[in-house]
Amino acid sequence: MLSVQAPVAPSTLLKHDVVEPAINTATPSTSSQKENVELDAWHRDLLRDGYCVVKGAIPQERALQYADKMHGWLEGFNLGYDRNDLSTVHKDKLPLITEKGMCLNYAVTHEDFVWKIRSEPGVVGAFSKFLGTEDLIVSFDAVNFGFPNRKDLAPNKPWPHQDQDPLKPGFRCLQGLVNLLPNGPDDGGLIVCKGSHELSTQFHEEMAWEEKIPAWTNEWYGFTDKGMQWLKDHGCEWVKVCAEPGDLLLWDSRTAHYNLSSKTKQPRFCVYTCFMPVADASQEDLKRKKDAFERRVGTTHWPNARHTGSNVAKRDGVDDPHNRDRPVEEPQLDERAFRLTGIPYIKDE
Ligand SMILES: O=C(O)CCC(=O)C(=O)O
Ligand SMILES: [Fe+2]
Repeated sequence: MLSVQAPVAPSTLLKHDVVEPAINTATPSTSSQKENVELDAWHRDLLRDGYCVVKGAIPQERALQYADKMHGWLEGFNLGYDRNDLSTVHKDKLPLITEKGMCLNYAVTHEDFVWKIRSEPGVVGAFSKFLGTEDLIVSFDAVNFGFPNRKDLAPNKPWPHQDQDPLKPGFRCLQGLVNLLPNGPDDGGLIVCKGSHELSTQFHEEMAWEEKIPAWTNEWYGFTDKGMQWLKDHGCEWVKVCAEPGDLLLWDSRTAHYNLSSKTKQPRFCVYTCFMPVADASQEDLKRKKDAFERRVGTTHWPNARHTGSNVAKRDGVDDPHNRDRPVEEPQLDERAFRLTGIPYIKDE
């Protein structure tokens, strides 16, 4: 039976206790480089390469427990998926998962285990360090169940892109994902174009003439073959990012990237976690975000909730009979996690 329990309202944060963001010191790529401040190695990698790996953001054992929860969540649909039998990896035995591994519906983004992952201290801490503030909001983003050898789905063709409007240059969004299973060179996952964040402004000035790949949001830009050639001509190389369970992968939204499917027997599980300073969101954004939280729907990578999703999965144009609009396990948020919803920062409620 589905739990319809409301999330625990943090006792220390009553509705009228508006949290005022501390002054936003966040202009990461510059302010974090203050003289005399010794940056972590991952922080320097991120500034230089446009991506990095924060090792052990979650202790490995706990990351593997989260992966177990994810298997359990899939098995809980009772459609026939069994984690110990790869032959059960089939769309008829699973909820709707795209060829890119994404699961976007069924309120999965608000499952308790997803909230636990995004509010892990090592995850929040890394974003907080890079963005220079503890007053943060988090995206209600997708969960990735990347299974190998999916002949039942369309192939996952390369989809190089950046998740930022080319007309709004400069650093604006730090994307992340928490990797939950061993993820080697052939196990699928994130592939990035090293250093492309630094070339982004020049790229979009020089390639502005090009016909765009259609996108449903301005905060997405797809690289065409010509764009890919430009990146190559300017010395950028594509790097498959490898990681262990519990590692946090971070990238600048201007960095060109996409994901690959596993070529081994190893599935790739991860949860996307993007944070931004609450000061970068308007009150309207926060209200929309609150509504998304209350309806248990998702957002894109962008934590400011400009776009909100739906819990209705459709298969061949028909609503999936296994749709649900509440998580199986409602999120139990402590005070820190609840602040990440943005709700305590809403002023006139
Ligand atoms: O799965 C990944 O590693 C990247 C996903 C991605 O780029 C996206 O959802 O925009
Ligand atoms: Fe992306």
